[in-house]
Amino acid sequence: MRTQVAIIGAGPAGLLLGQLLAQSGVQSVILEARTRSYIENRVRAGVLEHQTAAVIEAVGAGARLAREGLRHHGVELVFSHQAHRIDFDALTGKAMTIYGQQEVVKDLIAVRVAAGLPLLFEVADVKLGGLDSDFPQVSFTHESVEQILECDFIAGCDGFHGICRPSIPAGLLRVFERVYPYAWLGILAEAPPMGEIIYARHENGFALHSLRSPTITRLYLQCAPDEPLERWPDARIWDELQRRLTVPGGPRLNEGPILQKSVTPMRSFVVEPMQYGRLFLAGDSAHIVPPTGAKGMNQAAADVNRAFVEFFKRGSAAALRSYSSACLDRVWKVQRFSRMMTDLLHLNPTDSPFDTRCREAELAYLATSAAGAATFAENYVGLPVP
Ligand code: RFL
Ligand code: PHB
Repeated sequence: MRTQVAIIGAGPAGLLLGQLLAQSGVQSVILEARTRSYIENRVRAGVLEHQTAAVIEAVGAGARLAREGLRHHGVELVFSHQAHRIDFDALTGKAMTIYGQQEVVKDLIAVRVAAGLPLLFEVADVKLGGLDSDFPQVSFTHESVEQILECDFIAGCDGFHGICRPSIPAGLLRVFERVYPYAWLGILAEAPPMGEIIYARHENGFALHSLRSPTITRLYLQCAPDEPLERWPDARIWDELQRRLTVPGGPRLNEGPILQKSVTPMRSFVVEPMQYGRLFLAGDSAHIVPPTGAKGMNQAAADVNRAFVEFFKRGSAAALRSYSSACLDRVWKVQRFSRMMTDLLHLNPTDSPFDTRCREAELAYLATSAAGAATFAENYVGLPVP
């Protein structure tokens, strides 16, 4: 088999890249380790920045997003038992769209399959070769047949646990990492959500109220990284969510059957550079953020750019040469914001009483100063992509 760009991984990064290339007549083959049904049902992110929604629409996969996506114009911050609203519309003129990541994935797969473009599920033993030559190749097994895919470039879109990043020879990547001493217990509940996304800092820890549809609420609670789920029967989860997310005299959360429960560890991670020879990393394969700022999927989408199109259609390698540094400029600004929001809203067991008061004061500044709120809003809705 031969193609121009071999894309490893059919998450948001790989699927968006495939679609962007197809629109410009650049060939690609996408190789995905999991089944179609698995990736179409994997519950993850749900908040799309304005520019992420615009890219999905621009590549021709935005029809259902436009119909079913829920526009959100602000968030609530709850701390010291009071709620404060940050109005994105007023502060930035921009809004967020709530639409599940697995719905984005379904829509992108549907357009690719409808166009008859190659997307192979359940591939195994994926190995990369010739990365530092002009003739890279990918070997893999599909339906018990070993195959070789020759290509001009490889796009490593296979997430944090993929094989692309580890295929780069040892010692060439610099790793920057921060692991947090807490995790999120996330649930999906069949209950009508409250109006908006709510982030809470409480004496018992962080909590987040989000949503997926007018009838499905998505909620998270700070817990220990090794938290056994058995210790969290449904009644305890609701009790703790009500305690952390609601304020005296304010509305209570609507409760309902819990459809799914999981624990998500939190990590900040970046590798530099995001390229080695003919391999270019995009999305979680190169960087991850703790989910507090809702940035992971948006960053994966922002990495996907026209560098390959410029190369194949205009013969210019300039955008490929600057790919890594251009991405990293943006990635570090988002890392900074995600870490700041995570530190502010969670209880850290190593914080001194002094640290705790400073975090409370910082939150009060963000919520009540026009300059503080504007800084928060500008980062949350997404810094402009140059
Ligand atoms: P993905 O989505 O992980 O896709 C990678 C794909 O590669 C496949 N793969 C392989 N394929 C072939 N060969 C191999 N050897 C392979 N190894 C792996 C995998 O099966 C998979 O299909 O990476 P991508 O495209 O970079 O997208 C990144 C996002 O998925 C991720 O950043 C977000 O989900 C993070 N995230 C959030 N991001 C947001 O922007 N907004 C949010 O509100 C948000 N909330 C979240 C989140 C992540 C969470 N979890 C579970 C970590 C909430 C949570 C709880
Ligand atoms: C979600 O809806 O899953 C969500 C919302 C906001 C976040 C993280 C996750 O910061």
